[in-house]
Amino acid sequence: MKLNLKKVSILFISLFVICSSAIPARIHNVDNDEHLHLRAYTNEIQKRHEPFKIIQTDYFKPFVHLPFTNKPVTRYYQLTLKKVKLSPDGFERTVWSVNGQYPAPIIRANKGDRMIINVENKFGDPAAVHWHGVFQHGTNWYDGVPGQTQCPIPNDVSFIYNFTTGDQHGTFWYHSHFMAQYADGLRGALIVHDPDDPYLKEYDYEYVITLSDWHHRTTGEILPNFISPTYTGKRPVPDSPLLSGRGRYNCNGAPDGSKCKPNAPLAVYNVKKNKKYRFRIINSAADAFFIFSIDEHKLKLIESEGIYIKPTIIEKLPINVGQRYSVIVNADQPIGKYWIRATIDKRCVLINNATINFNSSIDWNGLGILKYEGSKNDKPKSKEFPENFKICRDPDPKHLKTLQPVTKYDGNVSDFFNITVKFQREGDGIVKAVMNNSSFIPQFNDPTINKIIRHIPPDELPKEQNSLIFDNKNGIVEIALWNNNTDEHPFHMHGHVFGVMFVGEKNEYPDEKKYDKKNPVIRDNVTVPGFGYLVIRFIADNPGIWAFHCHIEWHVELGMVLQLVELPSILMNETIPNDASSLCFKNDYQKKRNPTTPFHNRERMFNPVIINEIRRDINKIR
Ligand SMILES: [Cu+2]
Repeated sequence: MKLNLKKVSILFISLFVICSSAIPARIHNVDNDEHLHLRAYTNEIQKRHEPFKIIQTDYFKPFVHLPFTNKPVTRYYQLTLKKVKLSPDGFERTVWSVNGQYPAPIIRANKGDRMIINVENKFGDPAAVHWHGVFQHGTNWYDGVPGQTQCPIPNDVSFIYNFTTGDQHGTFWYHSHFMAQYADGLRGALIVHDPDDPYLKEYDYEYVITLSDWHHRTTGEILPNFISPTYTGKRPVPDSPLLSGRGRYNCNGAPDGSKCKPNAPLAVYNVKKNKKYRFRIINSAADAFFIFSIDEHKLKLIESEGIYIKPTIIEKLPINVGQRYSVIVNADQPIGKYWIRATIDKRCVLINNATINFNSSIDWNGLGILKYEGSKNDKPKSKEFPENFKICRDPDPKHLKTLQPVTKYDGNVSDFFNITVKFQREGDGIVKAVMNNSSFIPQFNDPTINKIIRHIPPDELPKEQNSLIFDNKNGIVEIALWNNNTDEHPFHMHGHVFGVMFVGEKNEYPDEKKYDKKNPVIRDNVTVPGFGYLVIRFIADNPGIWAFHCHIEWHVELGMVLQLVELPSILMNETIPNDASSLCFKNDYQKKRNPTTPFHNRERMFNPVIINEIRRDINKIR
């Protein structure tokens, strides 16, 4: 049955590619070369009298909120995706940069503002940008997930994302959602300031710290080894932890002939004595579970993922992939220098000697410096805080209580889904991640949203797209997930925050009596323990196709992805803006214009023309 469905869906893709110009209505017809450089079609953009602002960010400069305005404003930003040579940890490699920098620049707005972001793709690869944590209410097609909400942006094409921040505020980020591309560099912070921020008076300045794991090899090199029937290793081992794009690699471990400069500059955050700083901490890693702390400075936790929480004091912050927190740090210690520690917790990493880069000379203990104005020019001698948390787990829920209790998840569940996650070696020899026995395979050139808007019944979506379909408007949806394997997984949901009803260790079974219905932790990215359980609830109030997936990028590539098909009876009557639907034509259009370029070098150099071929290759070996 499964095979038949697959055949049908491959046949369907082929038909789509061949006959795409025959698909009626709703979709803008690209009929001449002029349209190849896509322009925006919405009134909003046609009325534009401001240029797109090319942003670049010094992550080591403190900032304050943007000026607050009486009415929301529209902000125009330009993100040019281009490959550049950079040496974040001293080792030079090609980086998939945004506006030439890594991490990508900080995008900022105020609550309610509209963001019009022109993404100009000069990577030489297809790309897309996902705005992690942003609900995209009414703009599902700008969520940036190839295969679900859009076709990838081909090389040499500009695509404009146009969405409002709505009622949201807090710490978000943006990254590519296409074939592990974010691990190569396309990841940056997205901050939404709030005029009504209850903590606004409690800090003088802000900093953003992005945490990331860094590989010296590109994902174009790593993935073909990783997704292979002969691979018996674990997740690829990184070469450095980075704080806001800075780390320090031991160049003795670098291969001969590589460009590696020892003693690369560390991340230094300057503070003034007795000032207070809001640090917005984002784990933008592909894989790494980080532990963050600042020696001799306690952290006052005030935000998790766009939700204000009751202020609580901690010393060390465990933060899993995709998660964000804000902490307030009071620079009230003696003038001096203090280590900032961003340690990749090796205890959450499994390595065997078949693992890609298992002999990495990584220093797991990432370091930065908190430097008081007037301090001497010597090394910090500060003391590290002891550990006071459960390893490889989210902080204790008592530290994550919402500022206002939220009771909307306490009611009758209208839609319930039971999910089992595990790994299994399939007939083709590849170990895949399966969710209810199905490994996600996207159709990049025919995303789910296009299918729904073509009125394909949701239950006829290809089986390997792992659809959770629900259509009760404003109903309470519950997902119970059993993680039937040793790894913990940071599960992230697009388009929503959810209430965490239950997180259970091995043999600690979900029991509704134990659910945290009255005042749950609310977030969009939560850790499920190895062999453990997760129960979450959210409200079906956002028609769209929303990914629900483990944020470990290697697991995404193995198929640990579901898609919510939310309120399809509303979604099917929406109209995809022409510029978004045209992206799908573009790929097909280029197919006619350009001869197929082979996947010829070891970087990710596939042409948009051959996305389908590549995925078919992967599907074949799967
Ligand atoms: Cu995972």
